[in-house]
Amino acid sequence: MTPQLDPQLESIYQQVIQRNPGESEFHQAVLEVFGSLGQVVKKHPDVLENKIIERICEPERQIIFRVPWQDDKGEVHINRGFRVEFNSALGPYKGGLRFHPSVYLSVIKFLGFEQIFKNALTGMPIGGGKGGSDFDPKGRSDSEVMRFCQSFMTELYRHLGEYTDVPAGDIGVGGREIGYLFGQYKRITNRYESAVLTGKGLDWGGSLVRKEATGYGLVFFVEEMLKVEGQSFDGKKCLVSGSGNVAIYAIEKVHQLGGKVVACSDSAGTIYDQNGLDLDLLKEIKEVQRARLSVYADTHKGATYSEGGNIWDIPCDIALPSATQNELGEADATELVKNGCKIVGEGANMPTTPEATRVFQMANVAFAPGKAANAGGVATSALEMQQNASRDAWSFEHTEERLAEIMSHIHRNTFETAEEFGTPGNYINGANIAGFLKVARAMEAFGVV
Ligand code: NDP
Ligand code: 2IT
Repeated sequence: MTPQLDPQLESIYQQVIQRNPGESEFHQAVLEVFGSLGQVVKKHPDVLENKIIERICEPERQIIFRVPWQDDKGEVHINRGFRVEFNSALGPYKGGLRFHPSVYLSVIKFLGFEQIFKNALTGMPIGGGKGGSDFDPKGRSDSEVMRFCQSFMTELYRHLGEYTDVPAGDIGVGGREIGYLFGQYKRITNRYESAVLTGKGLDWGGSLVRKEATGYGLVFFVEEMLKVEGQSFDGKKCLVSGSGNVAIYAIEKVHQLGGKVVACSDSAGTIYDQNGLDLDLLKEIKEVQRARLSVYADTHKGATYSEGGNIWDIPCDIALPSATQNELGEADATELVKNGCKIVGEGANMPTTPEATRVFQMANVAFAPGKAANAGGVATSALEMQQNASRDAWSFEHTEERLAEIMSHIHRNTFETAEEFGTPGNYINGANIAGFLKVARAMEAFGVV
């Protein structure tokens, strides 16, 4: 069911569908934002007159390229590389790279589109972009991943630069991949341009807290939501889907704040540990061994692993979907509500389907959309760029404090914007409207460009 849009927004949405056929994830992300803009176009008709919305929906530049590489046996593989430079109104294009077999243009475009508004909400000078490849790093040796990254950067480098476009990690791209990518950029350009990539190693220009930032930031945001109700994480039972970078550090921060995460997952199954997940073991399995989650139950007899199991069937107070897009559907939302879930915070990008979001809204579940709740990762990337620009390195405590301040600011901004536009408590509207208006004002100042 398509929600009722303002007629002018509906007509722009139809154009977006026609101009971008078959890109269902991109359509979904656009529709989600348009659903919040009805009051905005009434209050600010100039955005329609200046065709700001049509312009925002059209990427400034889209790069698609061939990535040939050889595996350890000498066999040649061809992958497809993408970088969508969506919007540079607020700063250089900024956003992660995703290496996953499900990647195609629509996935990169939905991510790049959301990134525009997310980055605006951080208050930092960063535009929106995203990239990646359909390369599957699973089961590949370090040398294979290195050769792939080198080939990928051999094309991408010409589009990047500290003032142009600054990638980072996302699914399948972490510290190891950023190392290989940075090494190849430096080699080709003969420049030690630290701020061309973020998520770097701590010995060569990286920032403390960047690794933890998305998960920590998510939990800081949800903590602010709890405060509104006079509550805290203390004693709260949580579910965190996924077991990658975002999930692991969300779990860590929930535990630090007195909550208990009883389950996480990967693409094969779910681990349930009623005593609370053993984070050291999780880090060992995922960050050191790069193994499957099923291994967890081998050493923790009290825990149960269910192959193909659905994490959202487990009762909880707070759900933090932190794996991938559309991982939480209508039936999952119904089950979560039935089991007493009161807060949902999106660690992943667009993990909740529109139908599931509606179930939460109807049930008055407090819902934090990814573009606000997971903005801590990219915000700390911007802090990494700041440190690179001043050739400085901040302490963990200082950087974490900056992250907490940014998340608290995003919370206040989205909360107050939702109220101002007549939908108190609706963080989706708050985030979309606050992010959109900031970008729109800059675009209007620049004229027709
Ligand atoms: P990782 O690659 O570190 O981890 C991804 C996790 O999600 C893994 O547990 C993976 O399981 C699971 N997963 C991925 N794809 C699927 C799928 N199709 N079905 C089921 N499970 C899946 O990625 P991140 O933790 O960095 O990213 C997770 C989410 O957070 C993404 O949506 C990303 O866009 C978003 N995000 C990331 C930020 C960052 O700084 N890294 C910042 C903001 C948002 P398996 O190992 O089995 O594939
Ligand atoms: O979705 C995201 O915000 C990210 N993957 C992080 C992007 C970044 O540039 O740090």
